[in-house]
Amino acid sequence: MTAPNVNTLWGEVIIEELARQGVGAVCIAPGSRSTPLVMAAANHSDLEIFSHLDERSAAFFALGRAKRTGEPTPLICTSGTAAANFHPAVIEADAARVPMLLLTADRPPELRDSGANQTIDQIQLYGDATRWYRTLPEPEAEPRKLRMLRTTVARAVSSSKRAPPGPVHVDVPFRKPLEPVESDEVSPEFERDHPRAAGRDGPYVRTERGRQTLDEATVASVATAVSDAERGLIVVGPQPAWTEHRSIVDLADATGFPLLVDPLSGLRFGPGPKTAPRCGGYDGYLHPSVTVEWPDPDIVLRVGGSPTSAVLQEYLERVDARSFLVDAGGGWEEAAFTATDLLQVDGDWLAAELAGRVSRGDPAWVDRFDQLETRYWELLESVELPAEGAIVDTVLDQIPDGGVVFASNSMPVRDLDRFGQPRDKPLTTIGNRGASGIDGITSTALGAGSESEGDLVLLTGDLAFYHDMNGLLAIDRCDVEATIVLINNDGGGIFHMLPISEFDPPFTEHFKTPHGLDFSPTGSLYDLQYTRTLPADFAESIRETFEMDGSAIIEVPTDAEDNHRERAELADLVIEDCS
Ligand SMILES: Cc1ncc(C[n+]2csc(CCOP(=O)(O)OP(=O)(O)O)c2C)c(N)n1
Repeated sequence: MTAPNVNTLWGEVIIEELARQGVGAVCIAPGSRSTPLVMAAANHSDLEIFSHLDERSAAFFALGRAKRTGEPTPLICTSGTAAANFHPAVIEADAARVPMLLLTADRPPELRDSGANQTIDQIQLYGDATRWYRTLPEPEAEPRKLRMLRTTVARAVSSSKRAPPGPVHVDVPFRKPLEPVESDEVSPEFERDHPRAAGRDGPYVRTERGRQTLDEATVASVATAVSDAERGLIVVGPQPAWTEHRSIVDLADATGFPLLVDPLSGLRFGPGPKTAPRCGGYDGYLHPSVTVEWPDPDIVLRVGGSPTSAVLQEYLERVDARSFLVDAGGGWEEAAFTATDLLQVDGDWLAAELAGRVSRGDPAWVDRFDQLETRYWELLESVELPAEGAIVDTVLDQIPDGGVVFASNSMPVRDLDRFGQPRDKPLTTIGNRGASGIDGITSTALGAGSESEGDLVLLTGDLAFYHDMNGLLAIDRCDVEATIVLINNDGGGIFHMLPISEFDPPFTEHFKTPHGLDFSPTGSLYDLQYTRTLPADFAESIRETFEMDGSAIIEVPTDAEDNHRERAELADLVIEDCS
């Protein structure tokens, strides 16, 4: 642990301790103030570096990696608005509960509010979106300070993974010189004289964290409530891709209760329950005119975030049931405010505990869902799907096992919900549903792809694609392979679903915002294969893409208004058929 100056020493200790905490990669964007951190990262043999030009894309890329793995990929940037550009991804990481660690280089404290160049107030820049925040003191070769530094790094990594996981911000001031120029600031005997400050073989501080459990009496009382229920539902909303959930399937099998799985729950695709219906068509059949004569469920067990389907959310709001929110993070993610119980416990652990002690519910209730679910998907097979829905269906059919489907906001994720039939095929689905932004979609998807073995398909609309065209550079710089399906309906198709579409003007100009952009130059700009294909030829195009190496953009022009009308007609057909 000898270093030419204190800044170099400081940067090396931070980076070394990150690696000892198990961090395997960092995302970096260029700048001067962060030099000691970047130098240390670049010189560390165990760290993979993902180098980005644009901080906003970098942060979403790191977010995507963590959405896949549950481990933070620390972000390093210079001072000023560079740090502010991390903010949208920080908000998504907070809302979606994804580990993120931000190391923002800063000017020394006396330059704050002084008019000094590239100096902004970075203190708690991300407000209460962070799980933990620290401003580091100025670098110094002082044993206690270095033990503090290692402990802070350990705490930062650990805090990003606590329940619920989320962003951690460490602001790191440096005074010039920032480069590894020689000085007498660090004595050559420093490590010999202060071995503990030089760190330990492994992590300086290890964090051990157990699963959130409940005491026996509480588990028994929940088991009684479940067993006493004739009619139950298990509703699984969006969950991070790393979430354990096999026992939830076992609980569905034990109770027979229909398992309603959001397309981002991790349970829509891959092995499902054997003796309980796995339902994905509820957005069609849980309409009030279908359910009007139904008895209410007695109990609803809810795991994960708010479901993507408004129809499902409205159904859960309508029924009078004992409604358990199961959430290890202790959040209150239920905007209809109908929950009766919050269980702050790991959902998979609770499901495993319950599965062995509950009895099966009313078979007529189970049959109702079983039959509707079958009917829904049979109906969809018998009609011509709206083009945008057919694209989703085709991707799910064609993507090889083990693939990753990233669904953008707004229509792609909704179409994945409506047209993504549950199946045993193992697939990972990811979206940005924490704050549902359309910024950073491409970067998040590519970040997820950088941690995935299987094929990556991004389903994106044109406005979301436009927002993050910078992110495409990561395909080359970060060596990620992706198939980007650009559903180009020339503006925000989602707005056709809203009553504002009846008010034109200003609907077209200020809501739908058609742009008429020709995106094909992104192919040559980023050296990607670019194909424009009609919906009817999409299946052929994507098949060819899966057969070749490298990344591709497949643009499919669609008509938002037609698609909206066809979705509405199909919804009416489902209601008529299922009532
Ligand atoms: C950063 C951000 N700005 C604005 C919005 C509001 N918004 C939600 S969906 C949407 C349009 C999305 O259009 P597109 O990506 O083409 O997808 P489509 O609706 O056609 O499926 C907009 C502007 C948002 N969610 N995030």
